[in-house]
Amino acid sequence: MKLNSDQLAAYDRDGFLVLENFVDADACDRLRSRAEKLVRNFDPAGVVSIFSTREQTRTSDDYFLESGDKIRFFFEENAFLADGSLRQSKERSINKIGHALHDLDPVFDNFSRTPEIKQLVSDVGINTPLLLQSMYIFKQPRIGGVVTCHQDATFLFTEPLRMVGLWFALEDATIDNGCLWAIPGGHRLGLKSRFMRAEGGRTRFEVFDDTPWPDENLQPLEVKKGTLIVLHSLLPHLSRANRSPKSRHAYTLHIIDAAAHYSKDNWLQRSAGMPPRGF
Ligand SMILES: O=C(O)CCC(=O)C(=O)O
Repeated sequence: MKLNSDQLAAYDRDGFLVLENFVDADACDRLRSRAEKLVRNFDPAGVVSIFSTREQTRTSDDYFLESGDKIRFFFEENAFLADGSLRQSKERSINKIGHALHDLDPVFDNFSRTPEIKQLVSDVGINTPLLLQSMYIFKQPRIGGVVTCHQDATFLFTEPLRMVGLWFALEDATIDNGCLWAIPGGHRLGLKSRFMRAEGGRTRFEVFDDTPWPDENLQPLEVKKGTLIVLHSLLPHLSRANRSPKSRHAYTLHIIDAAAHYSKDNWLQRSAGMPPRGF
């Protein structure tokens, strides 16, 4: 179904759009079972890459930088005890899986390449879509980490800016278990920074505007399982820690337009043999 003019006007005005019941419960459960199976089969030995948007140390982490065309597993920041061992089971310690699930796993491929998503992406003006990045985000009970306020274009920059983020709630997301928060209209504030590859296999932030976000305007996006939140590439959004006993699983897809130039210094790069594909 095409977005109607009210929905398109809301997306233009707010920089996000909440679409309830976009995917059915069975599709959510299939994705969840698949992610859980991937984690069961994952051997964490040797992988100590702790994911956190606050942690600059990840910037030199090859495991992260090479994950653009792979299926890789990233731990919650609080997953480890002081001696480096896991505080709780592997299944309860993973922060997310990224970043090419949609190209490498058949269940994720099926979830990501549907006529409904294709139509939606076209409705928001991406005419030659390429599915660039996917993430399965666990937001684990009690230790689910903060994702600080950011714009997705900081991480996946194109010229001109032509990208959309899709955030699928695979479980009910509430203030308690760490739902998304967004600044309505904040997509008109301009791009504040870029996260880029730098010399020596490192990364850096280039800051264009260091004024603080107008946090007082943050709005919680509490949504039911099966809801899709469409995010403009410049929309400031975040999620807070999950200290509740409930998880908050979500799946995200970031889709760019082949007509825009994808920067070679973006952190996420595909190898020549695996360019991003459309629907
Ligand atoms: O799911 C979350 O907690 C945050 C996800 C997010 O901000 C993103 O994918 O850009």
